[in-house]
Amino acid sequence: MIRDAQGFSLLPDHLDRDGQQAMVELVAALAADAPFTRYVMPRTGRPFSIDMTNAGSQGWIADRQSYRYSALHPGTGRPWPAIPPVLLELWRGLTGYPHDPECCLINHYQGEGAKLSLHRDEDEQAKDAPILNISLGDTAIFRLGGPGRKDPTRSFAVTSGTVMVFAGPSRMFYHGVDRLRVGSSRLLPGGGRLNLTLRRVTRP
Ligand code: MD3
Ligand code: FE
Repeated sequence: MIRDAQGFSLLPDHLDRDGQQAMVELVAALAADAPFTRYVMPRTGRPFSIDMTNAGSQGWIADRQSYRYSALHPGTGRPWPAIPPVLLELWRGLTGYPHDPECCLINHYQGEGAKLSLHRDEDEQAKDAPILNISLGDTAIFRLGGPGRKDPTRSFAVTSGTVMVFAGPSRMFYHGVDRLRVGSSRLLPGGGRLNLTLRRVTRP
């Protein structure tokens, strides 16, 4: 495992194959209640290249107006399903943060065009809380920069079962996903990659 001076930890193979499989099944159950949605970006109305859903009391959504958190699924009008206990246990064990996360954003990447442009997570009020991230399925080429948009970036492959924690200064670093190594994993029935991000949204 790697933990750098900026508060970034990289834990490859943190979840074994059974643990990964169990998490894929959890996501399938969540998505049956809260279907994956292809959001559009504010102002431009351009669609993302990935599908998203959430668990928790707060879900991250996007539409032509804004990026924001909502207590309700925009399609069903229902509250998001609860964050599964196994994810809360992972958060408590790895972050040491004294409050539970409120959002588990789930991103689904599929195919050659799936990516997430360089951005910062800044829609949360609790900017001092860590962010915990789980990768399942196809390997992603992940990009990590610094606090400024023009800071130098490094890219590295993130494999299925990897957990990353962004605490301290790294919490506000620019990051994104350049692309997938399509077909590198058979974990998901239809191929592709799932990424789960646990976040505290409101200030405790
Ligand atoms: C670094 N997700 O959902 S994961 C996101 O793989 C997001 O789906 C990507 O960026 C994905 O917002 C990247 C890693 C990640 C998540 C949050 C971070 C890295 C981060 C927050 C701060 C710094
Ligand atoms: Fe992000």
